[in-house]
Amino acid sequence: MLDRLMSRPKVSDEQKGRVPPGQYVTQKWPVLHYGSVPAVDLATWDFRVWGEVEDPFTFSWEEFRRMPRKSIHRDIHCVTRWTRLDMDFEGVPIRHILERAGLKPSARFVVEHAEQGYTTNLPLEVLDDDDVLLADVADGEPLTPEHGYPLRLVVPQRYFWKSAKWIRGLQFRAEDQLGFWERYGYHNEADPWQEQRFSDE
Ligand SMILES: Nc1nc2c(c(=O)[nH]1)N[C@H]1C(S)=C(S)[C@@H](COP(=O)(O)O)O[C@H]1N2
Ligand SMILES: [Mo]
Repeated sequence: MLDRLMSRPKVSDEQKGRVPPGQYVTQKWPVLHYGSVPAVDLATWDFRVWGEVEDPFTFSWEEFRRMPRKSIHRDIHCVTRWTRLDMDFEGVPIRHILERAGLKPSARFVVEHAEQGYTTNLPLEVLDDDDVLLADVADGEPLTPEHGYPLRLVVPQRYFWKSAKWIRGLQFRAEDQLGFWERYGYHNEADPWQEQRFSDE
């Protein structure tokens, strides 16, 4: 009884090795963000790619839906300690965007820009991975408004705050620039396997 009250959901043997240190497995997909859920009109929605690239461009929702697509099956990890196993995401591989933009040699970092001023930053080598997607579908369904409709980035190898919901652009930079949570002391690298939660740890 006491044991049941005090323990967090159990980590099974099968899950060991998939659940990073300090995380517990959640069955439901939590909703977590700062601020409110933005209202989005697909007719006026656009996505901008700019900064240290040869060919800056902007695409509409219609254009996005015609881009090459891909699915991934991955686990996601939030710094608030929940991990959700076996997520399916579908969308456009980030490498398609990188190829079209043509990165300049000076491009070494990226800032994700989302609705209402949310930002988060990554080194280019973390973004440039074959499991990084601009996802519009999760677990077989279009993203719900609270999970980022119409589009979010998914960067499975970092804590999930690095995966911006309601994303509207990518800015490539020569120098790093801290994002929203990073400025509040969250770790700049955010690798869940190294428990890079806060920058003073
Ligand atoms: N635009 C935006 N994206 C965001 C956030 C946010 O506050 N605003 N929060 C991040 C955090 S801390 C987490 S854990 C995940 C949560 O995604 P979910 O609500 O789909 O689980 O979104 C990330 N992306
Ligand atoms: Mo988070």
